[in-house]
Amino acid sequence: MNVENTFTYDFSQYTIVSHVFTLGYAAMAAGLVYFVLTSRNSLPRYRLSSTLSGVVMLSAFLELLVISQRWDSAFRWDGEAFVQAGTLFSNGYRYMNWSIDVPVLLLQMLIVFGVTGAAFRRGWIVFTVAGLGMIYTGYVGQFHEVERSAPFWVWGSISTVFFLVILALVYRTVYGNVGRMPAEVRPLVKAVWWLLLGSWMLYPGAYLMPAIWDSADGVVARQITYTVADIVSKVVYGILLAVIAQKVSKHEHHEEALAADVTQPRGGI
Ligand code: RET
Repeated sequence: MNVENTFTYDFSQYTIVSHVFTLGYAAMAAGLVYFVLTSRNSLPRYRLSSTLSGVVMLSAFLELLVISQRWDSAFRWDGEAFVQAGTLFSNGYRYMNWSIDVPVLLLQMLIVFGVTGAAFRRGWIVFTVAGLGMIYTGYVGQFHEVERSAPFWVWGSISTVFFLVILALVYRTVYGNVGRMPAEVRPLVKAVWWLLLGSWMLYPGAYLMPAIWDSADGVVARQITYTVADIVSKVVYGILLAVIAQKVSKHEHHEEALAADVTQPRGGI
């Protein structure tokens, strides 16, 4: 059970959470339009990344819509406050959504950075296995967040080990490839590392929120944290990768044109 079900909320606390959920799924719907319409700006070998952003947008849109409806049905106004209405709110839907989005977001990075062959396969396997390991151990732990007994801390710690494995590989992927990318995109490639680090760290922060701030305000802070993390780690990250893919495509197109220019006869008399 989640701590959300252990409090009553005043009008503004309840309403802010409700509004923040709509921001979340509206951002995913908007992102979907962006990725569909801009995928053709990159060379075909990078377009899969935009398709994958579309997959992330649709799955997150549906998950946030469901969680938002769940919030609406879990509480009712009794004239003074929003109180329990019979069904329980649950953050577990988020974890199910991450099962799709975490492996896909990391795969996008391999595609846009031009990782191929054995390094691509190894990266994909490590990202997927460690990603699912991180999510499902955390999922088990969050069932114990109300009493915060040993399983909450033990599963949370095991999940963190997987998280560190992912971060180490992301770091290597970014800094191991940035040198062979065109100079003008290098700052953007490094920004991928900082953006991912900053936004992904918010999720364990939200997991820990009941231990830091166990109150109705803490719940509001936690749902805002999740929403900011979702928008940055999915939408802003996807846009950043799309911009990198566009710039690299332009650069490669230009190089190919130059190479063609050297080898082809000039045609003058
Ligand atoms: C958990 C459990 C507590 C310990 C850690 C966690 C990390 C979660 C992360 C989730 C990232 C999700 C993303 C979703 C995007 O769609 C599972 C909360 C370390 C990093 C990026």
